Amino acid sequence: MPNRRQFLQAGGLALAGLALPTSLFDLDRANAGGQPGRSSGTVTIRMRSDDRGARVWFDPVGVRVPPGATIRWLLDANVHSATAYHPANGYAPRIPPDAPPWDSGLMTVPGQAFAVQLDVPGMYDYFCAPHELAGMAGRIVVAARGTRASEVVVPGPPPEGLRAASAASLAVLPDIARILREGAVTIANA
Ligand SMILES: [Cu+2]
Repeated sequence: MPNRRQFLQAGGLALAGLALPTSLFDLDRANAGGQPGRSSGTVTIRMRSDDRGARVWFDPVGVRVPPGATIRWLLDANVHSATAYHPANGYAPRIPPDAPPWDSGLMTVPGQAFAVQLDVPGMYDYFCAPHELAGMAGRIVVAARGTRASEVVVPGPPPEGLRAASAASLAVLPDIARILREGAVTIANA
């Protein structure tokens, strides 16, 4: 679980910097020369809302990163969280069995950020606690470049007694094959 220090560090970086997210190409290149499991760059996912707060979404909604990459959620507006589907957070697991779950808690200040490093390959689905029923969810595929969809570890059926992801949230999650093909998938801001 992320601790408060990690949270504050991530927030501090967001307030201090205007750094652009590293491209997937750069992440792969950095990862190729590094040790497996070591940090190899950061991808930013924005937590967005329209002007009236009627639509809420993660941008990009689907992304592939190499093992060891850091995901950083950045609050644009409204109140959001980045929370892994996991029993620790009240849901059936939708992350790899060996991967630690995370929960940012409610983020309320524009520019605030929260980060986790993802070392275990596989599929990670997460949601926004206030907007799970509104379909605010996202998918991260941790996989080296060239990985096939059939090689990505996906969770089994939800254990009995644990809450499943809402239909609205499941509906926005892009196919693993599409995420692997396109690198990042964005919900059209219509
Ligand atoms: Cu939200």
